[in-house]
Amino acid sequence: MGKSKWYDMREFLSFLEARKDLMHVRERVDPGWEINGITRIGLQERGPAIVFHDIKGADYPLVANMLGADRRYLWALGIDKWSDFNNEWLRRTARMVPWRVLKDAPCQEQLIKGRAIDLHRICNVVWHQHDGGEFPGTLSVSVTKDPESGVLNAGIYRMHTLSRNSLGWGAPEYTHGRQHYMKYERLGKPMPMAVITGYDPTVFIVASTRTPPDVDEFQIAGALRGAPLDMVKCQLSDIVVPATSEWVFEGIVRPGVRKIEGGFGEYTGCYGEARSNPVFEVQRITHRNQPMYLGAREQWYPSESALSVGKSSQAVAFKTLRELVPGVLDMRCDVSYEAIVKIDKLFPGHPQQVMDAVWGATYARYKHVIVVDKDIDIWDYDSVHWALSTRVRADRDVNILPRRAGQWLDPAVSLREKGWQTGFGIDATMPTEEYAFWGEKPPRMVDDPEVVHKVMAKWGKKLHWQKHR
Ligand SMILES: Cc1cc2nc3c(=O)[nH]c(=O)nc-3n(C[C@H](O)[C@H](O)[C@H](O)COP(=O)(O)O)c2cc1C
Ligand SMILES: [Mn+2]
Repeated sequence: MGKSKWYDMREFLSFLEARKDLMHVRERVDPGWEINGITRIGLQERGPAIVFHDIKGADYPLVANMLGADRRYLWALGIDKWSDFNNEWLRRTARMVPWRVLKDAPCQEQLIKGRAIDLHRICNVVWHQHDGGEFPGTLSVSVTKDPESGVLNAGIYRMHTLSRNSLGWGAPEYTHGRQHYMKYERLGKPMPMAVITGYDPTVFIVASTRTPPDVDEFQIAGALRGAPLDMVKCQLSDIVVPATSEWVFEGIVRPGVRKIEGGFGEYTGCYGEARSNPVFEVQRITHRNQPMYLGAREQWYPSESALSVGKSSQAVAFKTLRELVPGVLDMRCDVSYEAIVKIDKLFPGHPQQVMDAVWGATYARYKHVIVVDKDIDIWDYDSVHWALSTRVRADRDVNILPRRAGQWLDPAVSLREKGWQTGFGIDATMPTEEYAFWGEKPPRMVDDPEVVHKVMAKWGKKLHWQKHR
């Protein structure tokens, strides 16, 4: 179901419309609370994508919850089920696909410049009750260029409207966009930046993917969609952006300038505090005819950001893990900081090597690692819990690794220790090495596959409940 190559966001929305998975809100809504509440309930209940057509004080429609349910995320990539996802990602991204540059592009059909720029009239949503203000930058992708290598970066970082033409830019030091800025700042030069919203869903996915440094996310998008992305050069800089974007905001981030942005409701389910951050000055806006803005309400799992950041980062971590450790079969990371890894256990200490590799090869991401055997279905939490309760002895199987880099927003850590975490690994595999040491065999599993097979052959059609599965 679904497919991987979309021309633009509109094509994906039409697909959702045909699947009855798109809701139009045509009544006038208040950007201070109604969009917050409707998207909140929609995410929680895994409802449809939503278009808000008439927002008080704004002149343009807003799309929300676009990838805010598992089915839509998988449709966007044309993948049927999560158990295919990691391997399919690996297969498609074995080779990057460079983009190509067009002369004319839909995203430059219309122009807003100078005193006509007013961010409040473009997107004025307050996504959570106690946010510091309007946050148009939730699914806005910051596109920057490394001043040394020339490599392009695309990352999603929160942005807070501070005036008609400026935004607080919430990119922390560990992000690639901020690292580009740090280089410009050392050179004492303003950093050119383009911010885009409303793009084909693969752009959404790659811009929220944690990759190693010096990776051009648009080339991953090309690999995922199996065709180069069409790009166009910006009007004020030599940065290129996806040609079918609905909105392009061009501008600069000046060295040495900081303003307070935030707080903001975050993916942890807690408010992230206000911070002193660089400022994006918008100098020019281009957009398509009848443009649609794209945004997201961040919240605890289930949420759109948990899916978009979580799943793609999971695939990249899986790829790295496979290069480091043998016998890694699959990996699941839904709830922010937890990685569940399925292995074909080959030697004593294998699960612990997996934990070390997860902690060492991904920056500050997965503080909790659970390793299970190949007979466990990691896409069924009951099965994982089963392994945890029947294969673990805490004094032997729990590994604690103190003082690791952690996520700044992790509410389990007080402000005093921000950025630090403790690694916690559970070896939930059968302790086969212990049985072997004592010359014993591990207990035989009660699964009786031969009997199941025989019964299915004889009884399969008569087991009425089966059709409901
Ligand atoms: C809706 C949404 C909001 C996000 N906001 C932020 C943010 O404010 N700060 C941040 O560091 N990452 C944020 N992320 C996660 C980054 O997009 C992700 O870590 C990405 O890898 C960053 O790109 P980079 O690795 O090229 O720096 C957000 C992701 C989504 C989907
Ligand atoms: Mn990057």
